[in-house]
Amino acid sequence: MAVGKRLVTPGLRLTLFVILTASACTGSEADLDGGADNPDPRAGIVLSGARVLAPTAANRSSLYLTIENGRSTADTLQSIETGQAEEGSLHEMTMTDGMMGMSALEWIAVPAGSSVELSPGGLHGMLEGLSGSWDVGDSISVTLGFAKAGPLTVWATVRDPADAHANH
Ligand SMILES: [Cu+2]
Repeated sequence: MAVGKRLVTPGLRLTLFVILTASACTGSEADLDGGADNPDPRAGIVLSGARVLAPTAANRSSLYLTIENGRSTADTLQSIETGQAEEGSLHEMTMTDGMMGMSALEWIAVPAGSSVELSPGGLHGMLEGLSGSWDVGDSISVTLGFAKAGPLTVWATVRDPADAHANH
């Protein structure tokens, strides 16, 4: 799926949104056999355990997953996007003077032969301006843009925020 490209024109954005919405319907089937994973060996990057939180009052969601780099070279995660959000960005939870906050990151490094966890309280993807169905149990198609592996798309299951810590 060519959904990883930066969207430049409003027209393009609209077209891609329609495609993603259509494929979101098949996502729930894929989820039945446990498949939010992307074990594409050609990429050398394996994405697993992808989940997003049910929207907050501010119409935002966080994306969590595990990124495994089986390659002998480092890669970097540079972007996240979905047809079901206007904006996607990379964030990190930070503690400043005892206050929990978030800071935006330009990229997240994924060293060779290791894995990086995007998890509650740490690194995460931030999705804002949500649209479409974000009910608990739905699957959202999210595309992660890597510097070397390119765009990789995963299905992220919508989770109740109260379950996010337990579920993986
Ligand atoms: Cu955030």
